[in-house]
Amino acid sequence: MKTRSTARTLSEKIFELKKKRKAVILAHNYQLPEVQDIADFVGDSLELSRCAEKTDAEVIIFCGVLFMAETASIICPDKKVILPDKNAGCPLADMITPEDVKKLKKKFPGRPVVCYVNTPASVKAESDIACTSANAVKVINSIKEDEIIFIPDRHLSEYVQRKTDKKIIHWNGYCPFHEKISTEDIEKAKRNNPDAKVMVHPECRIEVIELADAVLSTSGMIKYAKETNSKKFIVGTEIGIIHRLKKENPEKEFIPASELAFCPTMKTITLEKVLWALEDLKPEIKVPERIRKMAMSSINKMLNLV
Ligand code: CIZ
Repeated sequence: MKTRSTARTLSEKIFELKKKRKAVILAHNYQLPEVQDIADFVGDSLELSRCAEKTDAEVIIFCGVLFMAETASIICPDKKVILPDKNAGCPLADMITPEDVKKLKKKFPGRPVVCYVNTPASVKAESDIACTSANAVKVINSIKEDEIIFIPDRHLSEYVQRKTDKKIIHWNGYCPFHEKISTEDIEKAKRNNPDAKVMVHPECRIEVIELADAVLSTSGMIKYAKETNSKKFIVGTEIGIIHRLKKENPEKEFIPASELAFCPTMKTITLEKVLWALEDLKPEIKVPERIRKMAMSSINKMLNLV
């Protein structure tokens, strides 16, 4: 078992080596608390990639999952992007392939493809424009065509469908951990905490979304918790975010909607792996240049809108 002093030693070694390597450590909002605590920046995938772009660091230690490190590599091709555990994948991102997108385009010609950021670089490369959960509605409404293919999250696309007059062609992907949050979980949490605000992620089932006071991305939740007067929040997303919410709002209470909303691949990154990544500068995530340029075009179209 790791003791407090071991954890301190590891952090010290990480700080020392980080300086030597001219590295920056980025951690997603769903990472383990101790990983978030040693990071230079904590945020959602796009915020982190934009941080990576702005820093002078030569090396980016990306504590997140593969598609996030790929996004950093797409946006910052001149920097070395290291994902401390190569097996940290995203089950939702893996529910669609570039071949699937090619088939969809053949089946529905002339319909632009909007891809959620939770997709492999090769899928972004086949798409017309990317989006995050924070800007999906804005991205969809910016498109001139009336029918749009939206990949890969069926819940996010169902949510967006309710917010737009465009007709959305859905793909049947889903996040297995957001799907674990049920209406019964929310109803029970509300019964036990009638004074709490309910915030949920749009990767949740639509019937869960219908019970929420606010439907938000992780960055949206961080902002909402800070700016809303309520002292209590029921949180319908991956439970890793609770650490940051509590840290930034010590006077407020955050109740996970379900303890089952736990992403095991997000949690494979440990302090030991961060240290090894700094020592070996491996495993590096590098998107091949042809794919990178095509994927960058979908990301740039989104960035020009927001
Ligand atoms: O873009 C991200 O980081 C994801 C996957 C979720 C969110 O809402 O921040």
